[in-house]
Amino acid sequence: MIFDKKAETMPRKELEQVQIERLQTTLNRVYRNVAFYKKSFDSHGVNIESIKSREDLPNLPFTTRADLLAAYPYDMFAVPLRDIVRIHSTSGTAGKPLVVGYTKNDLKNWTACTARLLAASGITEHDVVQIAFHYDLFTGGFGFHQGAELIGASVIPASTTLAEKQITIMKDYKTTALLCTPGFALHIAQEMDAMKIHPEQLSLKTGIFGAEPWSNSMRRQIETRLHCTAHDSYGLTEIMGPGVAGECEERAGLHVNEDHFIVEVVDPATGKWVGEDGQGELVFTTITKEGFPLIRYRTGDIASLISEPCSCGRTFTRITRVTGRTDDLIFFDGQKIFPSEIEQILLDVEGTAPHYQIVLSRENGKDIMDVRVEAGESFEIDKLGKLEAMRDTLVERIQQELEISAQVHFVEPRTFERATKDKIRRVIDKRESV
Ligand code: DLL
Repeated sequence: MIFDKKAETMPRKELEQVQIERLQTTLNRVYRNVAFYKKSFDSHGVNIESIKSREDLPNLPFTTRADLLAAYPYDMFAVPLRDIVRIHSTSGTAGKPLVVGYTKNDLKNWTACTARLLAASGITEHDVVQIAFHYDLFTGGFGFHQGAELIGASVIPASTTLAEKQITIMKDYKTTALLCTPGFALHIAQEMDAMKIHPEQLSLKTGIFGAEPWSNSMRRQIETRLHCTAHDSYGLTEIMGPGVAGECEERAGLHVNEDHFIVEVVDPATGKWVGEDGQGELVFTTITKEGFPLIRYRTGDIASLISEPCSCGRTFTRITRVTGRTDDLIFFDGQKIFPSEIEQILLDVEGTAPHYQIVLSRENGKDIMDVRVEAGESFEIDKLGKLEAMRDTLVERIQQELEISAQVHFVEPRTFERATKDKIRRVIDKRESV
């Protein structure tokens, strides 16, 4: 079902006109209201009046994650705080999180964007939608919740409560659509086996999964084990949260909500356009946001555009699945962590050396993280009791600060080659490749 036929099937020429008008409004807004953009445009000699078509976009400088971190917490907001009605942020308490704000209009648009993606997956007012994304500072829970209510579905805000409870809810409340990370979906499937619940005892038809990379083989596994049709959904806090792009019933690429975002794909090394349908880093410009507009934001996500029109009738361009990152972001148990955040904790705990390796594996559908860390040179490795205390401290701090359960093992000093720091393979991922 096409939720907003007028917008989603708009002829491309008309859409481009809408995009450029909204882009001009956004450029004016950020130039006037965000000191970062005034400085950035001025120092790059950008005259915003000269941006008259999509082809002029490369004349605008990029915005990076580092720029947003430097603006912590509110310096990128384009409206006063009294006009902000919602605040979300990325995870990452060891480093500073990225903080974003939404005005009333932003919330309205966000709701419409997620409603479109839900409808594109076949969800209607007849569905019972169980949302098993976190409901907190993370955008997943609230973002989809609003859209599902707008559609008129019966929404269950299950959040990320235990798999066992999710299954009981699914069974008893007759859930027809499940929304969560693909990793959690597999974990639920695993738990169903343990509880001896057959997928036929459930009423599930549709699944929308996202917030982390997953493969087609994972899709097949989820579909077989949960008896549902699985759709991919993409988004990021900085740009909006979920609702940026998602698969339609064709499941052949994710339609970008192009009347709200302009998408480009650039070579991560040069920043230049990769050419039609070439692979590279996704770059988004928001064109309707009031609270937290971003110009040419480098996402770090690797994908390509699919310019060929989709047979579903939507005119919005598609992106392929996200196949990787330009940085070392780790997707773990529904959380996102940079190795540097683990390193920061190691640096803080006396007796450990910042030489470590993170080994990721998966057992019974559950992600496992083993942090192998060298004891400091001066540390007497034979003092077993002390090592154990140190290990407990690390496990606890990782749990508290990064909200993940990790195992910690000490290894002899100098275990990891350290001729140059960068040569150590920090992360070894033994999980199914995506
Ligand atoms: O993950 C928003 C979201 C919630 C999307 C629910 C979809 C469903 P962040 O926590 O800021 O926001 O993480 C954004 O996650 O830059 C990608 O690297 C990754 N990501 C998100 N969706 C997908 C996907 C939410 N479908 C970061 N496939 C992004 C691959 C994804 N990676």
